[in-house]
Amino acid sequence: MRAIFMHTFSSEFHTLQYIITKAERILLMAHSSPDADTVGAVLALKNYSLGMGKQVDVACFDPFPEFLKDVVEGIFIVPDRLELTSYDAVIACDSVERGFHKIVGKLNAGQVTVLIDHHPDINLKGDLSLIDASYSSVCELLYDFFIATKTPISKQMATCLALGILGDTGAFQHSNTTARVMEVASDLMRHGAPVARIIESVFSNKKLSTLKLWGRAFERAKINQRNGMIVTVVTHEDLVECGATSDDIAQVASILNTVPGTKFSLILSERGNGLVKGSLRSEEYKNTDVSEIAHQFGGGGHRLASGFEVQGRISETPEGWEIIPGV
Ligand SMILES: [Mn+2]
Repeated sequence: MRAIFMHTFSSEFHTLQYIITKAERILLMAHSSPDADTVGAVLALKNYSLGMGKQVDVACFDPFPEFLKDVVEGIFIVPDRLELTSYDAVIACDSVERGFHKIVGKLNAGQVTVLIDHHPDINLKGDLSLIDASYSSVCELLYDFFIATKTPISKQMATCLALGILGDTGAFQHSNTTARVMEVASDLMRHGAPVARIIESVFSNKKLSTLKLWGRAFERAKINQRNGMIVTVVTHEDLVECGATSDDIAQVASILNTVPGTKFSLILSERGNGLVKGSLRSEEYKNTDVSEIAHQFGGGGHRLASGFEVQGRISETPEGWEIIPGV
């Protein structure tokens, strides 16, 4: 039973509730290149804080993801346009090292910072940190927060939490889909979360631009026989020519991983400004720890899903692709 080994966070949950109760102005922060989990988490906490009469803003260095607009509504504000020191509490949700580190130095000592995450390897410290890698998602962790604080879960909050759980479990297909995840999802459905509609919007509803981009990525895929890696690349021109966005890249690594005989997948994508992003995925039965590879490139993540970012450009070789480091 995982429950025995998990943090119970009961005192941290009450501290978080206390921080939100005492704060007048709250800033919630979503990670850069926002995914369903960070979006669901900040919106669920926004809902909760608004219900307590707080003034709440949501900050992110990237815009609100198009592909989630059918499911939830939200406004993300670029941190540079906010008076960061005007908030009593700043709460970062999910992959807190992607974005939050850029604003933390601009805050005053009197402002309370909270980190809520389920990624290992987090080096940032908040005044309060709720970090536990045994959770499937930050949204699953927040569900426990709402239960522990006896918060009524509205249909809107249930939708936000289900969105994050479905996003990070790949609609219950990844190995982080524990029995507990299914119990939480079941309770969220009872509270009105439209699970089938979320799955359709997030996973099944593919735009032509997405399919064109995937076509290019799959066309180029190569298997490295030495290490069982299946790798492909998406260039900046691909995104432009297909009319696709970086949101459309996310699932490619997971789909490549379904190819028999492979140990893990890697998708390299150019993100402009000479930045190359690598997304690594594996499956439980493949017995491969992709976070070790991500670490070699200064990245991090989970055993089965990791990533890294490096400055450079992508170059083709007979065995796959290579990143030529550069500035
Ligand atoms: Mn997450």
